[in-house]
Amino acid sequence: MYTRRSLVLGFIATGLIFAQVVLAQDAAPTVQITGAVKQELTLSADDLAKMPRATVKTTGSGMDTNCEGVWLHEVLKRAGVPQGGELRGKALASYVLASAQDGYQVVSSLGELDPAFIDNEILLADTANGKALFGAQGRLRLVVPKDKPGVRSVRMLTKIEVVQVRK
Ligand SMILES: Nc1nc2c(c(=O)[nH]1)N[C@H]1C(S)=C(S)[C@@H](COP(=O)(O)O)O[C@H]1N2
Ligand SMILES: [Mo]
Repeated sequence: MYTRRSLVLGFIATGLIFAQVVLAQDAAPTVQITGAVKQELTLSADDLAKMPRATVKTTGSGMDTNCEGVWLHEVLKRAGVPQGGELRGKALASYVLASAQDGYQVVSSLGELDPAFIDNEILLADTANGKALFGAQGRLRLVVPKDKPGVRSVRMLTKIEVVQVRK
C-alpha cells in the first residue's frame, strides 16, 4: 500500500522532472565564447541576428545553399580576441577549439581565422536558405566554404574556446 506521504513525494518528484524537461526545451541554444578572451560571450540566434550579418554559398551534391550568420572573426573581435596588428608575440601561439553537442571538436589557429592574415571565410551560421537551422545541423554551426572537405564545418556548435599556448 502507498502511504499518503509517499504519494505526495512521488507527485512532487514527477512535477520536478516535468519542469526540468520543459525548461530544457525552452532554453534557446547558445554558443559560449570563452577561454583566453577579454569578454566572455554567450550568444543565441537572437543575439547573432543583431550583429553584422554575412552570407556564404555552399555547394553540396549539386545543390546550392545560402547560409547566413555572423563571421567568426566578428564574434572573436567582440570577445576582445587579438586580431590584425595586435595578433603578434604570445597571442600568435593561440588556437580556437570549436566544440559540438556530440563531442566533435576542431582546432584552428588564431592566425588562420584572421581576415587581416588570410582571405578565409568562416561563418557562424544560424540560417540556411532563409530558414532557421535545426536537427542534425544544430541551431548554430560553423560553415567553412573555402575548405575542400566539410570536416571543419562544425554542426551543433556549443562552444568556442580560445587557448593561449605560450603563457
Ligand atoms: N558536430 C559535428 N559536426 C560535424 C561532423 C560531426 O560528426 N559532428 N562531421 C563533419 C563532416 S565530416 C562533414 S562532411 C560535415 C557535414 O555537414 P553537412 O551535412 O552540413 O554537409 O559536418 C562536419 N561537422
Ligand atoms: Mo565529412
